[in-house]
Amino acid sequence: MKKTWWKESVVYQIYPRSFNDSNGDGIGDIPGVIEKLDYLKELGVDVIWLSPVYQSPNDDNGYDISDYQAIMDDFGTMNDWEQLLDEIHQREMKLIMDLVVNHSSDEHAWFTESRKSKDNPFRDYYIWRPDKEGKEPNNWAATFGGSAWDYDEASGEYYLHLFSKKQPDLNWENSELRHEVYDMMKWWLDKGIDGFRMDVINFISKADGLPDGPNPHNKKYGDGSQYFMNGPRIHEFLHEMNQEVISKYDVMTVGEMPGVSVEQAIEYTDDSREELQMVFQFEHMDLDSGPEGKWDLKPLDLRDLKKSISRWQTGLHGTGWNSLYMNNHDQPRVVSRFGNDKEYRVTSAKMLGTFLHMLQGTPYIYQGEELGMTNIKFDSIQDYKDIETLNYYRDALNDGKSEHEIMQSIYTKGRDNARTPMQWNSEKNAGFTTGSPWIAVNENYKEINASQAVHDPESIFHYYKKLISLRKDHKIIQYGDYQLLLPDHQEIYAYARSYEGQKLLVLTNFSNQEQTFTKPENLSFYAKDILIGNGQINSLHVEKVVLKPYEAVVYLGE
Ligand code: TEU
Ligand code: CA
Repeated sequence: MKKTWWKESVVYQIYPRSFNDSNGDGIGDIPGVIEKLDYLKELGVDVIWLSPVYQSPNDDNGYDISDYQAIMDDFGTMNDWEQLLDEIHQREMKLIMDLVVNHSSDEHAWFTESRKSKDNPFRDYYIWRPDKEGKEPNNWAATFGGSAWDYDEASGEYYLHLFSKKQPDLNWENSELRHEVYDMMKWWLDKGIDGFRMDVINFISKADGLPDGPNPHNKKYGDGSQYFMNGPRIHEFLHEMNQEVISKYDVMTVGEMPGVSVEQAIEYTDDSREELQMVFQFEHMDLDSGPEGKWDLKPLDLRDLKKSISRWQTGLHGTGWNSLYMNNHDQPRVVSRFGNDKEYRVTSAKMLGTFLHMLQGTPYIYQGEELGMTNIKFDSIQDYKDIETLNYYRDALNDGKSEHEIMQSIYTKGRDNARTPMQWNSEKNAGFTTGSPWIAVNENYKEINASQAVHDPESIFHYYKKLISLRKDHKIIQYGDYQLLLPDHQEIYAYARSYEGQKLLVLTNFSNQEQTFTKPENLSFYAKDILIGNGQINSLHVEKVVLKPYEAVVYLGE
């Protein structure tokens, strides 16, 4: 397998709206990011992924783009952005940008043209269909509620939007559209960026005829995902994009892909197929959801996590490449989700970081994860800002769910959990803004903030710093193989890795009780060193290891 810089890198995701506000308008911005680059350099990350900063009416916080080649006024100017790129490069870090081309904003010039009339030259840039017997062209539900189709009075047809109605899907069947996208990508790459994170990129090819999806519970709308996820021409489109654009630059690509399987991910990321380098898969993020989807709460069974992660680790080893994440701007905070954000916040955040960072793949850290930032619980729905959450609240009330049940789902799974302002210090608004923040700051900022963490050698921040530097110093973390231990244990996640005669043993306790690890007979392991741990373990004796609540320890041996 080829060794490359992006297999040896750690990525940090910035959600700019919530990162750092430089001018007191309550909204994070690009100059605000520049102010914090030294902080990121100290943490030791190699690559910054910047969530969308393009011009947008902000129906979905920038994931609805009205001009792909301009910077959103809230965030600054193109000059600010150029300075950002320059300052990142000066610090020997890299910048990858978000590419959102499954859909645009309905305020993009292409769409304003497209909706003008059926014979407009841009009509075919989007997916327009006549009604079916006076109703929507098919039964697909949109991710943010309601039908995936919206009726346009003026031209008398429906357009497809898999997300909100202000996010019309682009028509990738149209080759002119595809080439406009490629030109736009080249324009950014020629400015010197180091790659792209591609939003729902496995949705761009839709099945011929756009058939109705299954609707087993006879709800208002059906599930069309089998007709738009990993569709018939997806590999052709990604290969074309690779040949026309990506292959001409030394850059990294990561495709966000809900509903992708291990087998499909191998196809997307196998070098020789020349498509993408890695994907974000969702299996491990869906394990705590019931059959009704993300709002249908279900506790995590650790054995499910083991099964899933292990299939991905073994499946992609030597054939493709994994990305490693448990947090991003769409997910609740992992310390609140799979850890314990009360009495074991610091310990469990370190344990979760250890578990993830010792795996094979490229790790992604989401802003605030390195501080152990937690979920938010606003009393009133008025304080929530996310379109998905607000639509869910409205639709679920209409469906007769109780307010209490709805709020429990939102507290547990809502995307605003990840979007409260970054907690920089214990001053007003956590140092995020001098004005009034666009979304309220988590009240726990006096205790949980970057300034505290940077000054405390025992902090999660310093622990992450060490995890990052261990990956740099140990090829086994980057390239070793993976073996799951104790598959049936309900509280301990243990795995071993090996590489060129070296071995790594990773023990993590996912519970608030003491647990004893007993080394399985089929594992031969002689510990020589402890690389990192969040507790007191200092013995190299691994036959029996007593792990305190949420304890993690990593041994290097042979
Ligand atoms: O997300 C795509 C996606 O399918 C999910 O992550 C989804 O937004 C969420 O889980 C709903 O529960 C991407 C972006 O990351 C997200 O922020 C955007 O809203 C979405 O695409 C549309 O661009
Ligand atoms: Ca601002």
